Amino acid sequence: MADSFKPTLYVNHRCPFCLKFMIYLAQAGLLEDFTVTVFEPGSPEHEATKTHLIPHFDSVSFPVVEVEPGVFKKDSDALIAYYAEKSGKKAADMPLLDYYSSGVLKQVIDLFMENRKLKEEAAANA
Ligand SMILES: N[C@@H](CCC(=O)N[C@@H](CS)C(=O)NCC(=O)O)C(=O)O
Repeated sequence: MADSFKPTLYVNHRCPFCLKFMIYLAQAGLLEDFTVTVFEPGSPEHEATKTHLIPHFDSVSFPVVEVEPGVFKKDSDALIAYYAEKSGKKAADMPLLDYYSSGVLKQVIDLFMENRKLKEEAAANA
């Protein structure tokens, strides 16, 4: 990308959607174009980052990129689409991204849903 502005990428170290977007950027050869800000969930840096981003969204979730000065975007799929359009590097051409999304990420989402259901059932039976 020829822009002189260097976008900042905000990622939660344990977020599977943040990793998905980082895999896209790495496979597209774009990751070095970003300043990457990583925080641990529940850390003071996490809270500070959310506080910084709250004015820009109805609700904050990660990954987030400041794509232009003062312009912030979130959601891994939306960010991949944005940079695919901007760079011409299509997600469909990235086998590692598909491998991760259809494998490990799918498993993480399935486990999250199962865990939430079990917690709801446990609460209903308490
Ligand atoms: N559909 C969103 C989901 C993102 C998401 O749920 N991120 C979680 C972490 S895995 C999050 O940011 N939660 C709020 C927080 O960490 O403050 C995406 O693909 O980016």
